[in-house]
Amino acid sequence: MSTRQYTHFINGRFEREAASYVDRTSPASGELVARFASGQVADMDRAVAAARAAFDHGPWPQMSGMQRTEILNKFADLVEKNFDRLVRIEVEEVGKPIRFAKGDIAGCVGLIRYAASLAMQMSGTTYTNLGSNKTALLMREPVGVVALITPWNFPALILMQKVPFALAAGCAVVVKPSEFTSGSAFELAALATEAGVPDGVFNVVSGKGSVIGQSLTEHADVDFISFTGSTRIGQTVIEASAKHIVKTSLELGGKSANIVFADADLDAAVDGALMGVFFNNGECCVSGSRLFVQSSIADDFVRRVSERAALLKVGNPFDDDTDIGAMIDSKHLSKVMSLVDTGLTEGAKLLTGGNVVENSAGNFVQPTIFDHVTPSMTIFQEEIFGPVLSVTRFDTLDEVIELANNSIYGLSNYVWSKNIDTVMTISRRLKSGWVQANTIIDGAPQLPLTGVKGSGFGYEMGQAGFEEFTQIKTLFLHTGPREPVFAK
Ligand code: TXE
Repeated sequence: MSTRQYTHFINGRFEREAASYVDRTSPASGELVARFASGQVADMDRAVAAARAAFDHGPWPQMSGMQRTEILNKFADLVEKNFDRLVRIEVEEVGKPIRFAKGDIAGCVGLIRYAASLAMQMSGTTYTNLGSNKTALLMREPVGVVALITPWNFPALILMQKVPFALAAGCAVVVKPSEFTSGSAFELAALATEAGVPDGVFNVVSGKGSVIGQSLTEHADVDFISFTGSTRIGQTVIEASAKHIVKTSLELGGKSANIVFADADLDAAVDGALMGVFFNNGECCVSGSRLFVQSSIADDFVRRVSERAALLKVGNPFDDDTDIGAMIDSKHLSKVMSLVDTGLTEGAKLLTGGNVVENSAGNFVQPTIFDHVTPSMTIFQEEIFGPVLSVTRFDTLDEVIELANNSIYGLSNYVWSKNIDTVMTISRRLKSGWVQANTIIDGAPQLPLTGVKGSGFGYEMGQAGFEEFTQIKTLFLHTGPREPVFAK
C-alpha cells in the first residue's frame, strides 16, 4: 500500500487540499505510512457548521428508524467489504498485531449492525395515570450535533463504539481522531457516506488535539461531547464544556485488577493474566494490569505466567503469530520505560523483561512482569499503557477487595474463581463500571461500558450507550376543560 494522504472529510466529501499535513510513520518500521491534514480552527468551524446544517435542516434526523437501520446495515456491509484494507491501516498506523486488528474490524461490523437495530427501537414512555384529562408523552429525540474525540489505541473500534449509536439516534457527528491514527476514521466516514448517510452527518477533521480538539470542545454549536483519552485531557474537556453548558461523556482509562483465587481454573487464569496485560501491546484502557494472586498458589502461578510471557513473540505486527507489536511512538516508549525504571527503583522484583527490544527500527518493549508490588509504588497506581504487569499477593477476599479498590480509576476488574459466592460477593464490592468473571477483556455490542471515579462517566454501547445520544422531551398534555387557578 502506498502512503495514504487524507484531507478533511466535511459535508460528504474529502476537501480538495489542506494547508499542511502531519506525517505518520509506522511505529514498527519507521516508514512513512500516511499523511493527515493538519487542521486549524477554521477547518473545525466548517465541519461543525456542516453538521449543524445537516442536523437542523437535513433529512437524517427526520428519517424513519427503518430508513436509518437500512443505511447503517449497508455501512456495515461496506466495512466488511473493505475488511483487509481497514485491518492494514490499523496495523500500519497503530503497530498492533494483525490478529488483534482483525478482531477490531470484525468488532466494528458487529457494533454497526447492533446500533442499526436500535434505530428502529427509539421510543419514549406515555403516562396515562395523571388524571382523566391529562397525558404525558416522554418523547425521545436525538441530542443534536455530537463532538467525538478518540485516542490512538483502537482507532476504528472506539470510533464505532460511538458513531453508529449517534447515527442510529439521528445525530450528526464531527470526529477528531488521534493525530497518530486518523486513517480509519476517514475511511469509515467515506464508507458511511457511500452507504447513504447524508452529507454533513459524518465529518472528520484531523490535526492536533490542543488546536482543533480544544476548539471542538469549546464550540457553541456542539450539543454533546463524547471523549475517550487521558484523564488530564478529560479534565480540560469538562472545563471547555462548562463554557456553553454542554453534556459530556468521558472514558478515561484505568488500572484494572485481575484477581485469581486458588480455586480458579488455573490454566484459563494463566492465559487470562497474559491476555489482561499483553493484549493490544498493553495499550488498552481495560487492561488487567494489576494481577492479584492468592498466596497459596502464588509462587507456582506467577512462575507459569512469567515463563509464558518470556516466550511471547514481540515484533513485526504483520506476522500472524506476533503477540506484541510496537508502542505508539517514541515518546510513549520513553514513558513506559521510565515507569519500568521507577518500578525497579521503588523495590518491585523484576521477573522478566524490563528492556526495549534492541536492534529494531520500531518501538518495541519486552513483556515485563514485576512481583511483590505494593500499593505505595508508582507502578501499582499509574496507568502504564504498555506490556508491563504488576503482581501483588493476597490472602483473603476482604484484603483483595481493598487492594483492588485502591486506585483513582474504576473502569473494569476481573475475577477468576469457580465459587459463585466469591464471584458474586466480589463483583458487588468492586468499584468499577465493569466486572468480568472467568474471562477477560471480553464484550459484546449489547453490553454497556462505563467508568466510575477517575475513569470517567457516561455509557458506550448497549441500550444505555445509545440513549446517551438522545434526550427526553416531556410533553404534558391537558385535554378538555381546565379548572382556573386564578379566579377573575
Ligand atoms: O491521550 P490524549 P494520549 C491514556 C494512556 C496514555 C495517555 C496519553 O495512559 O498513555 O492517556 O495518551 C485529543 N482538547 N489513554 O496522549 O492526549 C487527542 O488529539 C480536546 C487512555 O494519546 O488524552 C486525541 O485525539 N482534545 C485512553 C485524544 O484527545 C484533545 C486511550 C486523546 O489524547 C486535547 C488513550 C484538547 N486540549 C490514552 N488534547 C483510554 N481511555 O483508553 C488532546 N486531545
